[in-house]
Amino acid sequence: MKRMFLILVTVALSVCLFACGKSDDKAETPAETPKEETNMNENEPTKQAELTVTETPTDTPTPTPTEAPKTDENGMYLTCPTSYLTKKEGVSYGKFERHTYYSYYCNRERAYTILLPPDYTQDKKYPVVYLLHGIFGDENSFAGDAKLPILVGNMIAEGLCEEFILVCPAMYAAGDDTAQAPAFNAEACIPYDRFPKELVENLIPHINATYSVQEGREGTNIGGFSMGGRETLYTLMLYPELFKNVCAMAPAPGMTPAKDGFMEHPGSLQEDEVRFAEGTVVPDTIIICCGTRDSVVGKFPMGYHNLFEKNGIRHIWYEVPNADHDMNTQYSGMFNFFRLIGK
Ligand code: FER
Repeated sequence: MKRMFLILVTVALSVCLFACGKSDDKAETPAETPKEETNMNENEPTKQAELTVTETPTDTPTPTPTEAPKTDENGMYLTCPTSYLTKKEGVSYGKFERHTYYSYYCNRERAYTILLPPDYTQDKKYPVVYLLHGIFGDENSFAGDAKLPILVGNMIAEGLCEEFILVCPAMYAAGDDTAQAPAFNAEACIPYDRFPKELVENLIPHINATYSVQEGREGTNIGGFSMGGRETLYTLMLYPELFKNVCAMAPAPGMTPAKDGFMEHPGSLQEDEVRFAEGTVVPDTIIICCGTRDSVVGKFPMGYHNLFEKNGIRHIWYEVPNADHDMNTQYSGMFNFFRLIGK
């Protein structure tokens, strides 16, 4: 009888324990999948992130872990925040003007467009940004973009950069005796490669003499898109000491030997020449960027990045997520570039 009683008690206890265990299992099952558990154990950074989240006070909303970071490790905004491309009440925006200068290099009058700060005054000295257009473009390429004065105006108004003068040249520096026009062949590219010298010898002196400019390296910046990006890099290689900041957006191939679907490029420089002699004064910041799915220049911008890295040229490289050869790349590049002006 005593033994029977003991058996009954043991059976009752086992049933109870089994039932409790089962109900615990049931409560946990929906919360986690084995797959997640495995990943977390294998992945240290995920574990770190989990730790940070648990430390957050319970009354603070938990951050969304999937939210994309606004900037990369170099502080580059991968995309231009859209609010900067929209007009805001109380902010004044400049207007592009078109003017000409005499180019001794080309023996003819040449045009540029210029965006002065809305409150431009001779009492201040402004830094200048030279912005170079893409192939087949001219001085109107950037001036035709209504959002550009909005971006610049908003950035200045919010104190992201100093007031600056934006100059958009016509890059095709052909002489007066040529009927040459841009095309995808080596000869038709030569006038583009003549531009850096013309810029330094003719346009920059004209801008300095005509506007209230902070002259010299501290106030001189250059950037460009595609063919303008390529000539930006070529200008950098020829005159590194003249520029404070440089930004090549989706730079086209051809500064160094290359071959793509458009043409074969002999190279304005050989890869070995893309380096600075020791002691050269170089820009504070050099940015190279490109869209992750650029259908025109493809991976050539990344090629410049790799070459710069190999040859010891300090620079920042980043990719614009999902951008093609388009305005997303340009606004992203310009936003990061303009943020450097006057800083
Ligand atoms: C080339 C690929 C792209 C090239 C120029 C470009 C002259 C320029 C594209 C642009 O400016 O949008 O091979 O060779």
